[in-house]
Amino acid sequence: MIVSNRLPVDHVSGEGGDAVWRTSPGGLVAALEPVMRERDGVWIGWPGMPDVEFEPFEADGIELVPVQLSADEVEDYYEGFSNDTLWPLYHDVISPPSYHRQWWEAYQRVNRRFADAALAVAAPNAIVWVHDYQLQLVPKMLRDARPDLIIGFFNHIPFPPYGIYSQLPWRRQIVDGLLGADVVGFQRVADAGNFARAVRRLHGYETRGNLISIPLDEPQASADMRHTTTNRRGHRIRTVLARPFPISIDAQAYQKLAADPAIRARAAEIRAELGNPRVVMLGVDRLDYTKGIRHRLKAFGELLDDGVVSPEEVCLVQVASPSRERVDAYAQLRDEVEITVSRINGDYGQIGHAAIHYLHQGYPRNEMAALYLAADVMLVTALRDGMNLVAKEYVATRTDHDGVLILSEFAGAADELRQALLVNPHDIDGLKAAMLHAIQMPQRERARRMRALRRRVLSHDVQRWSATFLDTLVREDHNDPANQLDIPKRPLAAPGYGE
Ligand code: GDG
Repeated sequence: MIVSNRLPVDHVSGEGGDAVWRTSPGGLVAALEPVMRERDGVWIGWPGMPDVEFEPFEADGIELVPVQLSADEVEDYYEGFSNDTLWPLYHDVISPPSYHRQWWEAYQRVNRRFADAALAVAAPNAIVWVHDYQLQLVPKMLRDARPDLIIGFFNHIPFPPYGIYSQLPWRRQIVDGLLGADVVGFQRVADAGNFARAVRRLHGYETRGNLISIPLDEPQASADMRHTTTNRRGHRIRTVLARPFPISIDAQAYQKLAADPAIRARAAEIRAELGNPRVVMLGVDRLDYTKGIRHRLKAFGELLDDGVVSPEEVCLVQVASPSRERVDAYAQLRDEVEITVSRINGDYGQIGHAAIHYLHQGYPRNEMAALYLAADVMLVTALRDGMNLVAKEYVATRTDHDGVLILSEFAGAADELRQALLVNPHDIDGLKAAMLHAIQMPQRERARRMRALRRRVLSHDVQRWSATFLDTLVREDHNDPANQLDIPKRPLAAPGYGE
């Protein structure tokens, strides 16, 4: 059973005007669809519309159970606590988090509703996999009601250092919620470490490597619960495994898109429409303050100011897909980005030729693949990002072994994609140097780097990610050596540009 905030479907109008459900083509669905079919899986989540009640239904062979949210709950639990408290807090307080007790009430209430929906359909010993920061209380709610369940949790966004996390007025309840799981998965080694530290600071529980030991009181100790054992001091304990499982993409699907003649033709057409500049740089992000869009615009603007690149030679395409528009910080970011783009275009654009092509729109996946193919340089300059799938999608699409990835060391993907040009996006001079390096990079170096990046992404796709998570979750012994990590060892800091 999967429990996530959103069901993996969109309500679209079908033939004859009737509304039908279509599964959204994200990587998570692609990875889980076969397992869900094989195992009689159920997916529990919100269908994306407030105040509408839907009966359970099936889409593309997956059984879906909708959870209803009122308009007030969407405001308080989703836009409020999830996206204006937890999101900024977990992304290093790039934007100040708001703490409102009314939002927290709604968060608890809605988490309870998701847990109840799961409990209503969970078979004995069912495997339940809960996703993301919107539902951190659900693992404990499930465990308290049903100790027989096998419970996994995966956090798609970072888990912050304790000094930041400790701001949260409800820091203990959230940690306790997560500790209800048998396995708590994170994107990076650092996230799992931050979580273990929060557990130590708040509870004093012992942690060793990836394992957290929770002392059990008497009634629990006698229950037949998984992962319980007696420690060296003779106390009954339950262990929770907290470790990284870096998420990935459906790499084969992107390779297929890259091979499609229509998409290749579209890529050539995009370059022609841009006036066939020597270098096309691309950014693709939800319009979110974590993505470092302003930093990359500043660096590009300064390169134009300095006269080291000319707008005829190099152009920047920035897709900023609309996101969370009802949250103030997002509306403000949009204004800032749009002012900066207009200034740069005002200063350097020509009739029929802009320096920056800014697109505040969502695009179909085929168009995204064509953009990836058309781009000589991909800019991923996040200030903090759990993983960043765009970086991996770009790499998987480049079956021609060309293209340069500029990647922030603050994105989870930097742990794996070591042959990218790694940058600290706060260091504008460093970012400019990396852009110049990418613009001037010889073809042999581009190919060498891209081959290495592709090896990693193709061998570690989302299918492998979900299989690894589920294998770990059902494994009886938390100390099994198979729980070893598969993440490259890396130096402490990337060699910085201009350092
Ligand atoms: C969260 C974490 C973590 C974007 N615009 C369009 C579009 N997209 C697609 C991209 C990519 C996805 O959305 C975005 O994924 P990211 O990983 O880049 O970022 P978040 O949305 O913040 O995702 C993140 C992820 O969860 C998974 O765990 O990696 O760190 O923040 O797939 O291609 N797709 C289409 N049109 C668009 O306009 N079709």
